Formats: sequence, structure tokens, C-alpha cells
Amino acid sequence: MKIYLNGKFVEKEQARVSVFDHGLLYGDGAFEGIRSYNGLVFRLKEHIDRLYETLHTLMIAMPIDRKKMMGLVVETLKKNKLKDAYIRLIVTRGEGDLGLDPKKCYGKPGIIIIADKIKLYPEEFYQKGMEIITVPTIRNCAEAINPRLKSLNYLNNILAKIEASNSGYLEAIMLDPQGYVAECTGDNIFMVKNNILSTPSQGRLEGITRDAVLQLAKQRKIEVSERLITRHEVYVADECFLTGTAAEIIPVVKVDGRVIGNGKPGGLTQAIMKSFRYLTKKDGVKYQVS
Ligand code: PXG
Repeated sequence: MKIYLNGKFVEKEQARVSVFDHGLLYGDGAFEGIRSYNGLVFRLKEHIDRLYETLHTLMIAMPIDRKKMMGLVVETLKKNKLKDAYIRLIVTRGEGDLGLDPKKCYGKPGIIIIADKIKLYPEEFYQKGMEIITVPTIRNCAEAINPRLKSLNYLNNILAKIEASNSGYLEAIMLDPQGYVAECTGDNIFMVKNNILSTPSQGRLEGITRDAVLQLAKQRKIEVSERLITRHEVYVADECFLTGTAAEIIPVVKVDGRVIGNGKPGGLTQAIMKSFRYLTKKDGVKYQVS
């Protein structure tokens, strides 16, 4: 496996970062999880834009522009001869002296691109739907670390993931500090009631898959509402599903022990799953693997 690390491609075993990297010391940096489908990087530009927006707020000045970064992602895929892959792009504040202050860093961000095979949820979940729970750890709020920042500081969601896993679930709903549904640990959430598709308007990551689903829904003339959502509304919804780069679109049939709708993946969910699959075949940056 060839990994892009600070300007060169190196073998996995040689891909090492300094113990003085502020990404490691403080979680000071940003990341993206991107996916390619049959030689097409899904919405690469949108992922790179989101990354650079996070970096802008973190005040990490990038030595390369967005176009060059897109090129490097594609090059990493080609070097590894991967047509269907999961790409993990990481930018750290870089090496520095000890101490929180970014000024202690030497001004050279660490850039890492890993391209690996994608691990999927079992196919059964996509056909029968999955069960999730709400966990006690609340999602970061805009007043603290804005959840729109895809930073290396993911402990908030990791604690929630541990809580889900301790109870035997793979994914969990996180609430915002006011008790509204925010999102899941690594996925956005949608619900359908009376043919209206709703999703939380705030307190969550601006998911690329979420965006794609909203576009697909609008194209299909489905009524869409971005608003505050309570757990009760999810419990009594007709349908529920999650969206994310890794999960794609996955139906949810039980939340906190409450059956959603008829306990099977809903019709609108299935229609959107189908449209999304089609979209991944045409929407992205094309590349050739020799
Ligand atoms: N919410 C959170 C908190 C996320 O981390 C999403 C929603 C979905 O966003 P996208 O843009 O992917 O539709 C995410 C994405 C991983 C991994 O390695 C995590 C994500 C994506 C890909 C891989 O665990 N999170």
C-alpha cells in the first residue's frame, strides 16, 4: 500500500509521523472520508471544499491549492490501483514544540492520503434495516466546537460510539444540547412523515451524502424540510434512514426500542437508495487504473 505523506509516496510501513505533530498531541487538524466507485471519486470537489473550509477556520494555511489536492487524491488511488476505495485525507497542524499554541508549530501542515478498500455494513442491514439507540453523550454545539468542522478532534463522537457499542448497537443518535436530534456518530439522519422528508437543520456535520439526498429528493419533487426534530417525531415517523460516505443510505427500522413505521425499510427510503446508487455511477471525478 502506497501512502501519500508530506510530498512523497511511501510504503505503509514507512508512513510515520512525528510524536511532536500537533495532530497527534492535540487533535489539531482536519480530515475527510471520501469514496470512489468504479473509477469515479464521488463528489471529490465537495469533500475538498469542506476540508479547506474547516482548515480556514482552524487557520491552518495550506501550501497547496484545492485543485492540486484533488489531483493528489486521484494519484493516490492510481498508485494503489484501486477502483473502489475509501480515501482518508488528513491534514494536521504539523510538527511543533509542546504547548497548545499553534504558533509553536513550524508552519508546515502534515498532509496524509490513505486509499484503502472500503469495509461495508453487512448487506442484511440494507435489506432489513438497522436498529439504533440514542446515547447520553451530546453532540458538540456551535458555541463550543462547531459540528460543521470535520476536525481531528472526534472524541465527542467516539464516546457516543462506545456507548452504542456497549449496548450492542453499531450506530447511535446524538442529541444537541437542547435535546433535539442532531445526527449519528458518523452519519446524518433523515425521517419521513406523511411523504415529507425531514432532517435536522443544525447541530450536525454538513454531510456530502446528506446534500446529495436533499438534491435527489428535490429532483423527485419530494417535499423537504430542514428543521429541529425531536426524538418523539422520529419514533412516530413512517420511515427513517441514515446517510454517510461509509454507510451510503441505510434504512433504520427501530429507534430506542420503538418500531418505525411498519418495521421495514420504507418506500421512499428505497427509492432514494436506488437513485443514490445511480448517482454514484455518474457524479464525480473520473480516473483510470492501469
Ligand atoms: N456526521 C458525522 C459526524 C460524520 O463524521 C457524516 C455525518 C456523514 O457525512 P458524509 O459527508 O460522509 O456524508 C460523517 C462522516 C469513518 C468515516 O472512517 C466517517 C465518516 C465518513 C467516512 C468515514 O469512520 N463520517
